[in-house]
Amino acid sequence: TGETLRDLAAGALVGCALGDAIGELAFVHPEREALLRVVAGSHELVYTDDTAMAVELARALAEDGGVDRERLGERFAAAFEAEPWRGYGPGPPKIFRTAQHRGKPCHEIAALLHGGQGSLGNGAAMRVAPVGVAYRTGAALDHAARASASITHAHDIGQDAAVLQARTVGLAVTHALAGNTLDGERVSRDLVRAAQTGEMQKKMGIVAAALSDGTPPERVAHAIGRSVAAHESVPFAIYAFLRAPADFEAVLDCAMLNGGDRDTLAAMAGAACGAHIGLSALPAAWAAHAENRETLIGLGHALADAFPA
Ligand code: 8NA
Ligand code: MG
Ligand code: MG
Repeated sequence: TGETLRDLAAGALVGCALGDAIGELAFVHPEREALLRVVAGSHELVYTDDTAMAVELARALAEDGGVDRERLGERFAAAFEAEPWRGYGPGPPKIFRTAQHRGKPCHEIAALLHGGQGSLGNGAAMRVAPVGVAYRTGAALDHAARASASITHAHDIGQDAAVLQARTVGLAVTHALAGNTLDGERVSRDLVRAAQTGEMQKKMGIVAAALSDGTPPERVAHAIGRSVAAHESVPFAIYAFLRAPADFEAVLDCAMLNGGDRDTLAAMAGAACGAHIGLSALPAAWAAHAENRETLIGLGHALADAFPA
């Protein structure tokens, strides 16, 4: 199981990076055949903020042994300052710089945004996959997901979505370790019950209904909504994964070819799928061209070793 878990953890990070990079290209090339040609001709598949932050979270879990909010905030801020061109949303850079300026931890500043509501963007969920890989299930997973989210996303919806995405990744890993395929319908119904906000309950309910009656993806996307708000993008990413959990190309197609926040949808769905099938089952031609491939794989292995099965 040690080797299997290492493969799944590396798969989660490389799956996130591939979804992120290919999804970002899909903004410019939204037509499938043209997109695949561009991807096949790319020497390097360059990821964005989603994966850059997931990398920091994986490193924090592997090196610090858990989520220490002050240390993780410092890691996120340092990664942003080193690579501010990754395409961050408007909130996080503001939080990092204000926290630095006032000598306060990021999570205190995050709570002041949007009139004291905090952000409900998908930025907490987009990076949370390493928490799912590390904890896999239970109260410790929920707690770590929420704590990691709070550094930039104080809003209940932003945190609730991060918990559900982390649970999805955790289930992807536990089912793979047990040698089971995942029952998407059943998982989606469990996630409806796990949701704590009315918004996430409602949107996950749409996902559960669509998986049981086979509603086509474009109608599901329309019903859920296509904004960067966590309750629109995160349920659609989970849906894209659950409708074909072992088929990475089908998962990415659904996540990135139905409009909305393409890089982030594909990063989240791709991370869950990679966590389920492992690095060894990801499309080899794509994985070979993932930016910082060796770093991502090494970090996946370190994460698996720090949180053994
Ligand atoms: P964020 O916290 O700044 O939120 C993202 C957006 O949601 C911002 O425009 C906010 O103004 C809006 N928003 C958040 N909370 C509220 C609220 N309570 N009330 C009203 N509006 C609100 O950043 P984030 O880290 O959540 O964002 C992640 C996204 O940014 C990902 O898509 C990532 O790829 C990146 N990104 C997005 C785009 C895009 O979709 N246009 C472009 C580049 C980068
Ligand atoms: Mg991005
Ligand atoms: Mg995005």
